Amino acid sequence: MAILPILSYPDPRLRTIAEPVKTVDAEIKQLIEDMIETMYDAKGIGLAATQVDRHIQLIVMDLSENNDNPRVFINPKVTPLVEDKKPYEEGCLSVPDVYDSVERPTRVKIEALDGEGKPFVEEAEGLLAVCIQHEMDHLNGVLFVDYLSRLKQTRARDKVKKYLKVRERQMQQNKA
Ligand code: K1U
Ligand code: ZN
Repeated sequence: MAILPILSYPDPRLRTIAEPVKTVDAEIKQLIEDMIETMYDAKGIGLAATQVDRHIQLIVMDLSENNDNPRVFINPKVTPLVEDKKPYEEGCLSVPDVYDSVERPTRVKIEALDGEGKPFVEEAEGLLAVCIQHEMDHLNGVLFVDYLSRLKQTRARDKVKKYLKVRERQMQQNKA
């Protein structure tokens, strides 16, 4: 298993549109393992392949309290089931230290393949509905900050830059 580097906003590679997965083979299964480990290491609840610079339709997620229920969504299709939208305070591992409210449909249908390539259909609400829509956006090259004002996007860019600079300095100090 390996912890993969996560791309940070405004890296243009985050704008790449993901391609469907053709076969769930050993290579994809290894990537799934690595993405789950990367998500846990970064203390996230979801991760899209786009964020680790792999441009295929693959999402991992774990909404459990003890990080003991990892879920896999391959070639997901997400359809809103209601017009009703609700705001939710979102974060993103590619936009560290930035949180803001985004409105999304409250109930969705998810059609996907699981980690073994088996198709499933599920209706989602609450955090699962929010998270799957956030991750689907990643696969389509969209970030949650795109829904915010220009001013907030500029602030987010500056905040990420500062965060990465501090993290880099800390890593250099830990090496010395
Ligand atoms: O895609 C990602 O960057 C992962 C992202 C998923 C997400 C969180 C909240 C709302 C929508 C989507 C994160 O996990 S960011 C980390 C975070 O905000 C968080 C971590 C643990 C518990 C709750 C939130
Ligand atoms: Zn994200």
